[in-house]
Amino acid sequence: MIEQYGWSDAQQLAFEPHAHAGHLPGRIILQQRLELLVATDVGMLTSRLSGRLRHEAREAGHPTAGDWVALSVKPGAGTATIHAVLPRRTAFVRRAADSVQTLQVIAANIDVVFVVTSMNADLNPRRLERFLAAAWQSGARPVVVMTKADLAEQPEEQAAEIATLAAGCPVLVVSVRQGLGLDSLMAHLSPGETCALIGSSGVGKSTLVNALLGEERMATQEIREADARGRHTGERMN
Ligand SMILES: Nc1nc2c(ncn2[C@@H]2O[C@H](COP(=O)(O)OP(=O)(O)O)[C@@H](O)[C@H]2O)c(=O)[nH]1
Ligand SMILES: [Mg+2]
Repeated sequence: MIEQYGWSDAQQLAFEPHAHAGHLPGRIILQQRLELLVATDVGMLTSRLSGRLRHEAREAGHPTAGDWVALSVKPGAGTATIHAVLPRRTAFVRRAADSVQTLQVIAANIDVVFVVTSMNADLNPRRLERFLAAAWQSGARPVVVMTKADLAEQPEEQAAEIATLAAGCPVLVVSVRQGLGLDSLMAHLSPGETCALIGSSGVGKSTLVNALLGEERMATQEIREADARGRHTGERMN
């Protein structure tokens, strides 16, 4: 089961000492206050940090979505305990909302970051560059995705313009409404890889995720066409 979440031989190797300690590997899927939802071979486990890890986290930072962890499960106990976090391959950070200094890791071990912009919005090159810089810094491969091609007069020309800002990273043109470009997006992901989507609210991230998964997993929003902005749905990485 955890192979589905990207478990590989490299992770297996890094996990060996934890396996000797009798711990179980898992990947953090969701973070809710003190509890973390972890995908494991025995299913999704609601988990908490061990006392030692909680102490370490004050300096080293809190484990986050995408982290591989070592867990123990006590029969009958409601929650599993996380004892260790495996070294991260990539880390997506942002400044904590309440501090200029604290950096917060908001996603770990992401392979591909889709930087999503919409063809009907006024494109702000500086904002795109900021998103791209954050994506590069994370260590993941950035791919620019231009959504809502159905609303553009000349999507390919718009994409060519963006490509000049995007410093050699691929620029894809998609329209979920027309079912256009979704294959080219998938072509940037290999089995076992993890992607994240970033971009302003209303550009079509949730719609894209639902189209890729083939199910309505994410709530999408009605857009005010006049100013091409959506309402905030409070989803991560908006
Ligand atoms: N015309 C058009 N509208 C789209 C497309 N993809 C998404 N939208 C619309 O854009 C709005 C915002 O989408 P949403 O996925 O909620 O954006 P998010 O805030 O980035 O998650 C919704 O009303 C979607 O129906 C598309 O390919 N074409
Ligand atoms: Mg959304």
